[in-house]
Amino acid sequence: MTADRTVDTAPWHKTACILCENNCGLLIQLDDRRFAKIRGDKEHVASAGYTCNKALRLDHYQNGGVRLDTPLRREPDGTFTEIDWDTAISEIAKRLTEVRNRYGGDKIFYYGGGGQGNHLGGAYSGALRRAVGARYRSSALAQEKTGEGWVDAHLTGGHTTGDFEHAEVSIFLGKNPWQSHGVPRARTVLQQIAKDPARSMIVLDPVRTETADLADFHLRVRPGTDAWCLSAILAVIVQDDLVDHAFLAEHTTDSAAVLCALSGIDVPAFAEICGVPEELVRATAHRIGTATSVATYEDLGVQQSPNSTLISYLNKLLWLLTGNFAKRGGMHPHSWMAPLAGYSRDIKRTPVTGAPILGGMVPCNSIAEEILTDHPDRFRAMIIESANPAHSLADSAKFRQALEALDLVVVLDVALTETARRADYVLPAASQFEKWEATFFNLEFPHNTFHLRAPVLDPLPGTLPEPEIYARLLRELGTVSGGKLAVLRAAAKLGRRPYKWAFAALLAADRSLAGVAPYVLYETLGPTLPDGARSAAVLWALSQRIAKVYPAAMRRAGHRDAAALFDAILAGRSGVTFTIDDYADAWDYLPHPGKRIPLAIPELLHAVRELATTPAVHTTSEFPFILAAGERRAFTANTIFRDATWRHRDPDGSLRLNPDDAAHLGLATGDRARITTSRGTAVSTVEINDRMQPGHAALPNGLGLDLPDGDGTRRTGVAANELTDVTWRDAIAGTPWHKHVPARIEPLQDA
Ligand SMILES: Nc1nc2c(c(=O)[nH]1)N[C@H]1C(S)=C(S)[C@@H](COP(=O)(O)OP(=O)(O)OC[C@H]3O[C@@H](n4cnc5c(=O)[nH]c(N)nc54)[C@H](O)[C@@H]3O)O[C@H]1N2
Ligand SMILES: Nc1nc2c(c(=O)[nH]1)N[C@H]1C(S)=C(S)[C@@H](COP(=O)(O)OP(=O)(O)OC[C@H]3O[C@@H](n4cnc5c(=O)[nH]c(N)nc54)[C@H](O)[C@@H]3O)O[C@H]1N2
Ligand code: SF4
Ligand SMILES: [Mo]
Repeated sequence: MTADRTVDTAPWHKTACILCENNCGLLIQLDDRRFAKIRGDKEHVASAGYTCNKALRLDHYQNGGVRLDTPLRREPDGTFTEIDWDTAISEIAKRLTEVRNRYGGDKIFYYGGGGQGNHLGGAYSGALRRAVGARYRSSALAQEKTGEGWVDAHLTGGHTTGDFEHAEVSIFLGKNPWQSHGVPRARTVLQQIAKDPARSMIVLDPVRTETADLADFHLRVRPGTDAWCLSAILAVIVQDDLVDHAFLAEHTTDSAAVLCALSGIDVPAFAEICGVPEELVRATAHRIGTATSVATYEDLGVQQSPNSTLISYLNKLLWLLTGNFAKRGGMHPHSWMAPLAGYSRDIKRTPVTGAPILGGMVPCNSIAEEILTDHPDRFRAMIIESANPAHSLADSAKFRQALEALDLVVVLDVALTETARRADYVLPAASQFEKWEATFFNLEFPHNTFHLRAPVLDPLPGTLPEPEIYARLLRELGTVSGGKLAVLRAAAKLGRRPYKWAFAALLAADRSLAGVAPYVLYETLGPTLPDGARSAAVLWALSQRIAKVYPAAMRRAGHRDAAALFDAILAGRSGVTFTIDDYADAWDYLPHPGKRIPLAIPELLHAVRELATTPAVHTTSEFPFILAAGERRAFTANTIFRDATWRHRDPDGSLRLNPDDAAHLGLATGDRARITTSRGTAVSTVEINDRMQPGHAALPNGLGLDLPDGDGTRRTGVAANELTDVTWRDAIAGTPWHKHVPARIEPLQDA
């Protein structure tokens, strides 16, 4: 018998998974600082106990990699010196000020602001941007979702989400939810659909994925030809009159132009181009056109392939022409805790190359081009938080060159990443289990949830949560006078109601404070919050916003007012439902006059008409394969794990090849092959896989990290973006074609 507190009697800490946008609720039992046991949290408002295989490996994030535990400054000889926080903050504030004074604050570029599990820090970054006059920013959204967002801005005015739990027909377009999730409790939901004879699943994917295995209709398109496939399906819907004319008449405008463009499409010719049997195209169209409800999810397979913005439009026409909006099992706009991006039809332009800024984001593929020039308006400094762009952006070599060309690079991260290694200053963040955290991936309808996670552990000594890092920089910059902060601090001590009045009065008197409001909240309300939840201060303002914008939906979720909602968020260790929408609310979320959806997007209708003569093949004799550079698999998780041992299977992340291609090249599973593209070359282990179609090869995403090994580093697997090209991108949104990289594959004779 022992009196020691063993793991079995240790408490379970409530938190959430940080590996994908679903952020499933977790319970973690600690053994000192190690995650001894992890299981799903059955009380969690969104996931109800569900997790996938990856969550159970999270100790490899918390304890597997090499953590930063002191700020670093890069010296002229390229080495890093450890410095203390005060030195780091004062030097960075001084150098940001120098850049602003010399070139203008708009030359300070901000990248990131949150990964799959951490957005709370980013909520404070806007205050720093405002303080230094930064205007341009970007994040990974601008290499996947900005084209879709622009289409949404035209049609429904904002993001829509699919009700896959109830949809009669579920469509996954370049999306493999079995591996990548995105749909809450994805594997359970997919299996339920597959088991129910009354419901159907339609999958468009060149690969026979695990999701496609469960589908009733697998449209195995040739890579990069979804625009033809979707146009053909839509043409059948129009030509066979499966259109919901009553919905179009009552709820939309300009439908005639859309129906006209689609009615002229040559279905057999388009089916031929996309490689899907015409009968399957027709059967799919009839299944969609006769269903009581249809929900769709488009993701990277089409968003990172040719014609991506056009495809987003065609996808949305599928459910709009058939009237599957704002009803059970259909597509819905939803409430937000805080929108992830802006939605605007207007396209602003970057200062140097005139690249399109959609949703407030500079296209990722244009960032290096904006910097690597002698144009006077080029960016001079970059602040990077919770992102690893030197690994995740197209053409890593070019991005590294761009980082070297800047006067100042500041990186906030938990680890010395490929990006951090090129920074002038690296600031060590507390991990996502060592601080108050949350994400704004609150995209559900009708029950929308938010989860403020409490820390599971104290911060590793030497690290700080991002809100504190931003606050220290803002204090150093003297952004808000001590007097103003003192007034609010005094009000906060009296209670949240007096605080609310004082805050409103101060903002009314000094509008300039609005831009730095998160910082002001952090400094004044923050210290009064329970259990050190200072970083939650910004959620007080977001609760006020919810109460103002969605009062009825908030009350349906059981919150009397903003104050009650904020209390529920602070107390809700398994998350809270912050709104319950009803179907009629969907129409209120439409920003357009008359609450009608304008269906015609002239540029994209033009693109539909041009499709018959648009090139559908991008291979050449030099590059005869199409490489999907960055597939989601059972053991990939962006670059969140910096410990290769978390991967149980396929440790090197193999290049997947069709058996016929492998035979032709003389390759067997386990052999090594050289992959060459217009931008680079890499060597990979090969896996023969009959899920791939001939001519199509795939590499996993997130591999090829340079991990510490003795005195140097060692790379496992291929860093996909050593092979990608920044010019290979969508004409409208500037988003990359990572899933469609022409490549050559050659066997490599091992010594
Ligand atoms: N396991 C795991 N899950 C993740 C992540 C992870 O790293 N690992 N990352 C998360 C992130 S950041 C994101 S954005 C999501 C992405 O989630 P997904 O978009 O589902 O992920 P991918 O595997 O990149 O691409 C989806 C599918 O597109 C297919 N595809 C390739 N080319 C084409 C094409 O031309 N047409 C069509 N129709 N399909 C094509 C691929 O075969 C693949 O099955 O996953 C999230 N979830
Ligand atoms: N070729 C190719 N490129 C791709 C893709 C692809 O499919 N193919 N996918 C793209 C997509 S969809 C995405 S979303 C991006 C993802 O790429 P990025 O947006 O660059 O993000 P992650 O790889 O998720 O890296 C997150 C970073 O956050 C750090 N981090 C973890 N926890 C914390 C914390 O608490 N605080 C701070 N400050 N940092 C932390 C990690 O160490 C890591 O450096 O990659 C894109 N790039
Ligand atoms: S589905 Fe996503 S959030 Fe849930 S356990 Fe898996 S990786 Fe984590
Ligand atoms: Mo992503």
